[in-house]
Amino acid sequence: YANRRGTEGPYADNLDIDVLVVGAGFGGVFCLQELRKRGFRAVIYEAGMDLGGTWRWNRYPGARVDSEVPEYEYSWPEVWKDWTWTTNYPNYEELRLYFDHVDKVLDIKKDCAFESVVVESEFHEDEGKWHIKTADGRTAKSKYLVVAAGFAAKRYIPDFKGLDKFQGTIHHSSFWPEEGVDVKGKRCAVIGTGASGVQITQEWGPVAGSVTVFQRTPNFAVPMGKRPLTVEEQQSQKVYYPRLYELREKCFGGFLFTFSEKNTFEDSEAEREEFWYKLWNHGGFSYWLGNYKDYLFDKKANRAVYDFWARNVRARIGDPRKRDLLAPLEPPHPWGVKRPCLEQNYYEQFNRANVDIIDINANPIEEFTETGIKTKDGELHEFDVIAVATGFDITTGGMTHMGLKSIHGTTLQDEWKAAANTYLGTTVSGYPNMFHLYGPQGPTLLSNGPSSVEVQGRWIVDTIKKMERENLKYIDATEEATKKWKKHINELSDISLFPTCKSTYMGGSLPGKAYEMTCYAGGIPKYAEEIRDALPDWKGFRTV
Ligand code: N01
Repeated sequence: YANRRGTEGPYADNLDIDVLVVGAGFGGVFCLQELRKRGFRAVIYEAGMDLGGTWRWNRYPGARVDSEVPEYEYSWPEVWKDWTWTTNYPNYEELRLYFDHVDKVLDIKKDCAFESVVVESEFHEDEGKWHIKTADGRTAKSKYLVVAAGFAAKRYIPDFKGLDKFQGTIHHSSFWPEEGVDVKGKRCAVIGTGASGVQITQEWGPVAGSVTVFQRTPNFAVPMGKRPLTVEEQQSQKVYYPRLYELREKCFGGFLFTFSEKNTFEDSEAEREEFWYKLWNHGGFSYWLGNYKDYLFDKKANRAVYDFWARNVRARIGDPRKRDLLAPLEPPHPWGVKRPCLEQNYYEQFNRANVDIIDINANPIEEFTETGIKTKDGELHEFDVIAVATGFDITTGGMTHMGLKSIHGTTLQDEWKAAANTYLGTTVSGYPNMFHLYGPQGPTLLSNGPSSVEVQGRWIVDTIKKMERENLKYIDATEEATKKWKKHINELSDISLFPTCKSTYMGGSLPGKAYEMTCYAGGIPKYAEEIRDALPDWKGFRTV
């Protein structure tokens, strides 16, 4: 793209536009299109080479979405009317094709500058504009800045001793080589058992010479329920799509199901079993966000949900040692307060002679050597290929690494070292006319991505439109409103079991990151109401 520099259009030097959007994933593309519809001149800066956001970076073996389609797609009729999927849980390759289709229908790329990494961004109060700089030295000015960098923009690689000594092949899950890695007959390791680690293990078990999973915490994975979809089946359902996209915003997580109206022990034991098997057999996140309404708040109810899960999973694992590590009788933390992965045959992998698991709580990783990983017991485990599936600087990493400077001269990176502070999960005090979505203090990881993005994206576009109507130079969230929002975020989570466990919801794995709720835990419908409520009178904003 370098040769497009200095030309007209999104790659131009000294770009001067209404809105600069950072990130070309689900959020950025949604905002761009909705802004264009309202007559704004908007451009996307994207660090990668194409549309698709997380689905361009996360191309590790087996990468597949854990929200079902058509929930996991845009509600735009012009896009869904001519698009069908091959399965209800598409992999990253099919999701990339989907973005190609979105581009074909909406001509998104004509307003995108790829390989454009934002390194400086500062709002000039006098002028009422953001000044933005990219890594290759281009500059842009825009009245509004929309940060759609996603919750997983900054990968996290633990500081393992001797990591750079390893002579074999090693990659982080979110930076897997485009051409893949041939593991046939090779000795492989997977570090981490989040969604990425689980999916890699499933993919490698049948083909690799050996797979060793380094587990710190078991993943309470539930059956995905993946199945093929026919074109006819999907076309016949399309008449319901408009209703369905309305409905998903009325459900807690932006899926097409929500929590039961009952508490766990309102049902008899037999009724509970029947209900749980129904969720289990349906698959997907229904056992998580469609379960009894009290189980994420009440320890006894949660234990019953865990015991059902453990009973079903333990029955699938032959080796007693592996069984106790993957699905222990005593849960290490409440069920569902860490995001469960959707699995297809994860547990069966451990019935293969070539797949093993190491409990790194009991036997931690000491160091990497030229040939493998040495554990505390002194054993050297030799590998040809290692997948580092240790996650991200979750939720805030994208925003804190784009050189954002406040009107008070501070940087977001410094300000958020101790803790993230936003107003409504869409704005940050001291950063006027900046909006973010699918990031900190919104529904984000507790929701279906496209649902969150559409609720927040529409709000952002309506806010900008209202500002223009009222001839405002800028709006800035007040510190008082920010404090109240934080209190609200914590109150929503403190009544639940979420704070009892270090998880991506509570800041993730990155050492030193604040142990605090990163998402809005009140559900999408309530969230949408609350952010809308701020608009009529600019509640919580200073307007200039
Ligand atoms: O990362 P994670 P991810 N030594 O942070 C372990 C979503 N996603 O890439 O649990 C050893 O979840 C850590 O252990 P512990 C996904 O939903 C979705 O898998 O902290 N291990 C954990 O097991 C999630 O929200 C999809 O004890 C270390 C793992 O690494 C987000 O993206 C696919 C360690 C990290 O798990 C990130 O998921 C992929 C260390 N020093 C991801 N540090 C789908 O749509 C951390 N770990 C299917």
